[in-house]
Amino acid sequence: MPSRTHTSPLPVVLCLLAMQLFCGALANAGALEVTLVDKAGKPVADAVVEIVSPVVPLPANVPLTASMDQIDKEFVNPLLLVVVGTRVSFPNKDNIHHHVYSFSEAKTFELPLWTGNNTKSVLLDKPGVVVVGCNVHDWMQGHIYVAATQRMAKSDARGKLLIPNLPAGGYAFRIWHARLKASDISKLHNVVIEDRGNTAYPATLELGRDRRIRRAPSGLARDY
Ligand SMILES: [Cu+2]
Repeated sequence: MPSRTHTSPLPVVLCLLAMQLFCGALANAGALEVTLVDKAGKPVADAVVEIVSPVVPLPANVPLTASMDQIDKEFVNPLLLVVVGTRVSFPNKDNIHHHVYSFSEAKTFELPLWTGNNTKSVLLDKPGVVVVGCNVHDWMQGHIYVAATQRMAKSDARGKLLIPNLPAGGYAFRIWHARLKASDISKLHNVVIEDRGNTAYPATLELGRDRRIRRAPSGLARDY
């Protein structure tokens, strides 16, 4: 009869080793915490931070999908963050016609969308910002930020964002916002991430005027 004491200790050793590596990795990882305000000191929401150096390649052949829904003649999530290679669909959840398009360098497309016609998608295969509009409803505007890396995040209503799991060391990142000048968007920000906790990076953004087309008050707008 085989005795339990003869069982190879190898799995146990491997298991302990894996635990040690796991804990070690966590102990040496920090996070970048960015806080963004405008010139008046107000929090800036919907800004994107993407770490551009050091570069971490995206995993290959992972099917990525996302969606930008339309409800009540608006894009529900008007700032969508995806990585290169993501297929984005544009489900029309209104019972009217939308005609979603983009003329952006990162992607040019046109999608006539009727209710229930929600299967069409667009492959975003280049990094950059895709500005999305609707031919029927002028005020509808969305942005899809197509990142080259998974190390990115967008700021919340408090102007804060967090990029976790960064090994300690030096990093360079960019800040994007729809109302930020091109020269500010291309600016590189440098930070040294501590080996634990959050490394704070406060920044003030000089935002241009909000040029979005206002939606007509209900009752005045023609209903398409
Ligand atoms: Cu529309």
